[in-house]
Amino acid sequence: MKQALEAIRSQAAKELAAAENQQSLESLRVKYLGKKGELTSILKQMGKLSPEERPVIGQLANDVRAFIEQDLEKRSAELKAAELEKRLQTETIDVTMPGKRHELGCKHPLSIVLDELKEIFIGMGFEIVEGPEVELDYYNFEALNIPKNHPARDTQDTFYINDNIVLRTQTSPVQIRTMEKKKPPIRVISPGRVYRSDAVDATHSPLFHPIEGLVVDKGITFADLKGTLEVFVKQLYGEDSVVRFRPHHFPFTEPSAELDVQCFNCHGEGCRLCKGEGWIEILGCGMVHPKVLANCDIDPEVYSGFAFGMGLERLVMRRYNIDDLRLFYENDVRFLKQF
Ligand code: 2NL
Repeated sequence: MKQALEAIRSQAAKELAAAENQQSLESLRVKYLGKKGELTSILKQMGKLSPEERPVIGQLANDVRAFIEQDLEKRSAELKAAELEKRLQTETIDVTMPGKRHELGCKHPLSIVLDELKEIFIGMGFEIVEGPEVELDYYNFEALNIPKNHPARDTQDTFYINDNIVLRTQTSPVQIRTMEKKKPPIRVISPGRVYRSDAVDATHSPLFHPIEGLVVDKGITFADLKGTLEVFVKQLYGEDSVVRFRPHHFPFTEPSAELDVQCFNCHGEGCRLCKGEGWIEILGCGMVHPKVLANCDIDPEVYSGFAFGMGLERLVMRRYNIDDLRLFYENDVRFLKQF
C-alpha cells in the first residue's frame, strides 16, 4: 500500500507538471483527490491493514494528499502567470503612437443668432414655446383667420399630408395651442422650422426658420407693440437704431404693420445694402385679430394682444453678409467653420 501511495504521488507530480491549462489541472484534481479518485480508493482499503500499519499508512496518505494539493496550487499559479505574461506580450500599447484628434465643432450661424434673440426676449419676460412641424390645417390656417379659399393660402402653399394635415407654414399654430391651454397673461416666443412650397434659389427655400412672438393680456395696446419691438431692435442693432412702422396687412392681425430699421450703413441716404431704400425691413407685426382670440376661447372684449414674426435666415444673412441662403443647409464645413 505504501508503494501504491508513492506511485500515486510521483505519477501525480509528473502529470501536474505536464498540465497546460486550468481545465486539465481540474481533471487531475478530480482524478487524484476526488470522491472516486485514486487516493480515496486506497484509503477505502485501510480496513485491511493491521493496527500497527494503519497510522503509518494514514499519515503517508495525508502527506500525499497535501503534496498533491500543494503541487496543484503551484502549477495553477504558474499557468496564471504564464497566461498573463502572454497577454502582456500580445496586448502591448505603444504610448508614443500619435492619437486620433477629435475635431471640435462650432455653433451653426442660425443657432448663434437664434440664441441671441432668445436671450433678448427672455430678458423682457418672454417664455420659449415649441410645437409640432406636422400640423393640423385648423391650427396652421383656420384658427389664424385663414379659411379655405382665402388668398393667403396661395402665398403660403405648403406640403399636404392629407386634407387636414400639413407641414406648418408658420410657428403661429404653436401660439394658438398656447392660448388654448394657458389663459392670459401670455408672453411667448416660438422659434422653429416651417415649410413652404417654394423653389430653391439664393433667397428662397422650402424650409426656413421664423421666430414669432405673442403677448396677450388685459389692456395691451399698439403702444405696447411699438415699445417692445423698438427695445428689441435696439438690443439687436444698437441703442442708436432708428425704427419706423409701415402699415401692412396680415389675416391674423388688425391693424398690421411692418417694422423697418434705418440702414446702419447709409443712415437713410440709400445705398447698396438697403437697395437704395434707406430702410431695411425687419419684421411683420400687429394687434391679434379678435377672431383669432375668440377661436382660442379668449374674450376679445376683455383681452387684447400683439404678435410679430420675422425670418431668422434674413437676419443672419444681413449680420454676416451672406448672399446665398442655400449655404445654411449644405453643411459645408468650410462655410460653417467661419462663425
Ligand atoms: C412675418 C410676419 C407675423 C404674426 C406673425 C401671429 C400669431 C398669432 C396671432 C396673430 Cl397666434 N399673429 N403672428 C403676426 C404678424 C406677423 O409674421 O413676416 N413672419 C415671417
